[in-house]
Formats: sequence, C-alpha cells, structure tokens
Amino acid sequence: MSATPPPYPQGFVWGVSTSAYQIEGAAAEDGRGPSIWDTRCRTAGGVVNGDTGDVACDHYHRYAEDIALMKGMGVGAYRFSLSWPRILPRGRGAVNDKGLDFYDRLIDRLLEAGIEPWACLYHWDLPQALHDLGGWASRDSAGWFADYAALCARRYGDRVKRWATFNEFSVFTLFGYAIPWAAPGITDRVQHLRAIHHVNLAHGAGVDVLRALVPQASIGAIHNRQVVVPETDTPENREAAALLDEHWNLVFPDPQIRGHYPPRTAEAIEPHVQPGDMARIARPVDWFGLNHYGPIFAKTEPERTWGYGWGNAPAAAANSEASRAVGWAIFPDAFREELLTISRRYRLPIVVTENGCGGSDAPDAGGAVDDPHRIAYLKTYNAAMRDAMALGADVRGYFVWSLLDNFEWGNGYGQRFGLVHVDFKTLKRTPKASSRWYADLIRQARAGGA
Ligand code: PNW
Repeated sequence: MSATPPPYPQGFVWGVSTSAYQIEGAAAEDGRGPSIWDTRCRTAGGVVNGDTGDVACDHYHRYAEDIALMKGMGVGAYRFSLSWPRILPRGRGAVNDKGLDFYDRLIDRLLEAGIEPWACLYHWDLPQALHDLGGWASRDSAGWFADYAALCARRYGDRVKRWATFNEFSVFTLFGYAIPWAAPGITDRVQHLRAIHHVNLAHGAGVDVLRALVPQASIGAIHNRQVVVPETDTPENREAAALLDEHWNLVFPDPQIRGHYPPRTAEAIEPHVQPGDMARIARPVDWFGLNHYGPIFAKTEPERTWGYGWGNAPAAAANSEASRAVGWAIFPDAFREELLTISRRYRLPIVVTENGCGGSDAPDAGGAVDDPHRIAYLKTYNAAMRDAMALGADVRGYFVWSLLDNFEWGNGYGQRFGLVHVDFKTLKRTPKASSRWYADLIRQARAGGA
C-alpha cells in the first residue's frame, strides 16, 4: 500500500474500551443484583479455573486511578458499559440509586479529565431475574431493554452524548444460545433464532429511546465482524462457513441497517417475526461500531446445534509467536477488507470500538511489563486501518481493547488484553510497554505526523 498515507483526519477519536462485568468487581456490593454471568461463573465448567468477576480489577473502587492512567496515555475517549443488574438489580422495577450514583461519579471524573464517555448499554450481563422470565428468547425482552435504556438516557444523557445499544450482538447470542461458550449456555435453534430477533427489536427500541431523550445523541451499535473461512475447501465446510457467516456477521447489521435478514436466516426466523417488526428494527443510527480481532475458520460438525463448528486456522497463519500469544490468526489484511466491505455495504461512518490482542504478559524482575507481541499486532492493524482509509473507508475513531487486563469471560484471568497489567492478587496496575507505544501513536497522530 501507499508508503505515506495521509494524516489522520481532524477529530479522529483515540480511545480504549472495557466492560462492566470484566473490570468492576464489587459484584455483591451496594445493591447490585446477579447477572447471567454470575451464574455462569458458579456453574461447573463455565469458566476456566472457576474464575469469577466478583473482584475483577476492583474498578468500582479504583475508577479514579484508572481514569488517571487513561489521562496519562492521552486517550480522548473511553468506552465502558453500564451494568444493567447494578442499576436495576432485578432487571426492571426497583431502581438501585447506589448503582446509578457510581456511573455519575465515573462520568463526572472522565469529563474532568477531558475524556469523552462512550456508554454501551449492554455488554452481556443480563440480570438473572430477566433470564428467569425467559431472557432474550422472550419477546418481552425488547420492552425490558427499552425501559432500562430510558432510565440511563434520562440520568446520564445531559453528560453522555455517545451511546451504543449493544456490544457484539452475535457473540453473546451465538455463544449463549447455540454454541455454549457463554452465558446462559443454551444449545437450541429456536431459542437462538428468537434471541436474535428479540435483541434486534431491543436495539431498535433502544435507538428510539436514546433519540427521544438525549439531545444531540450520537448513536451506534457495536458489531463484531470477522471474515469466515472454511477450514479446508470442501462443499460441506463451505456451507458451514456460509451459515456461520450469517450468524456471526450478518443477522444483526443487515436487518438494523438494510432492513432484512440474510437468506438462510430469513427463512428460519419467519415464524418469530410479526408484522411491523422489520421497521421497528431498522432505526437510523449514526455510526457502525466494529470490533475486529482476526478471521475465523468454520468446519462441518453435524452434532452441533447448527451443524457447524469452529475450525482451526491454517498452520501458516497460526504459528507465529505473536499469534500463539493471542490465540488466533493475525491477519491485518482481513481487517482492511472488513473496513472496506462495511463502508460499501452499510454506508455509515465506522468507529473501531475494539481491536487488540491477548497474551500471558507478566512483570519482569524489575517489575516492568514488556509486551512486544501486542505492539507488533497494534502496529500492523493500525497500518491496515490507514490503508483502508486511504482506499475510502470512512473511519472516525479507534479504541484498543482493553485498558486493563480483565476477566476474559470463559477464559478467566489467564488471557490478558490490557495496555495496563493488573496483578489480580494485589490489584496493582502497571502500564505495559504497549501503553507507551499507544500514547506515542496518539501524540503523533494529533500532530499530523503518524
Ligand atoms: C470480545 N471470538 O469478545 C468482547 O467484546 C470483549 O468483551 C472481549 O474481552 C474481547 O473480545 C476479547 O476476547 C469476543 O471467538 C469473544 O472470535 C470471542 C470472539 C470474538 C470476540
């Protein structure tokens, strides 16, 4: 690609991302109710090592220190999620004032530090009480979500202008309802289809509420998109990849932005769609949030819910030291292509709301944490993003996942994604070499020289 791409546009947003359950801890404090992830952590085999988010990074008490770390890095924006069970312990009905107060403190402190808050309403922590009423498989869930969204919009909308409805629709629905890698760990085609449709309805209702209640809101939804490649090129694996591509990449953005489901899903989901639903889902949004890590590989696996399973990356893609550290194929060209595909298919400005890489980073004898594999990953992915921008992709911002090492869902605390290392015994924070690299990139980009 071009040797010297043009400078980043004025106003390009540089940020870091986190989510509530992964960092807050204080799981039973100040009136927070249980979520489906608290339950999953207490289910045998649910999470590696039996790890839980009970304490996590203790961000609930240490948020001021974490904001100071962000300020030190020079980030302009922070994407976090609001914890539904902290705000509404049973999901609906009685409001928990102490939970609402926490996000007031967080938001006010961010604004004082000159960091723009980007709030996401849902990052996978459904209140357990709502799951007990049927969860996302119940059509009532769209209304529960809209009421929760309205409460948040009224409370924080004076200070928070950037809102996302959901984080990674397809990860939590597919892994929650078809491939049991996430809460609630169900494997059922009908429940999966119903969850897809109801989450889409909830998104549409959430957009309407935010639009009505937050003056000058800039509203988006956050989609994971990763090209799906057949593990080996057989007709069965090609069909597996095509169906997984629908479930992973298309069943949320297509109806939300283009107004219809992709073909295989359209037929299967028909019995769950009521008149007027497609218009309720396709509410105009302002930006497309993209979370991207690496390509995924599909193979036929007849015993699975949908007949497909996760394939392995070809040895050539999976064997570098960096990709062993991350646990997946490193393939920045796929990122460039996703950005271009999204620009063409959805015609919305894009914000990269997550990109980053895991590892088992540990402090050296002197206490420093060196993470060259993360710097190498972020460098090549930033270069790919600039190439996409030079080719016409309208990218407005970039957020690294994640500020802190945190509770990595089913993988527990073993897989570390932070720019800042967290010692989970002492909770001490240590910026890694990558956080200094990112601070330099931001400085240079702002000066027009990156
Ligand atoms: C995202 N996959 O999840 C989430 O938004 C974060 O909460 C998470 O910590 C981060 O990525 C790192 O994993 C994903 O299997 C989980 O391809 C799984 C996949 C992709 C994203």
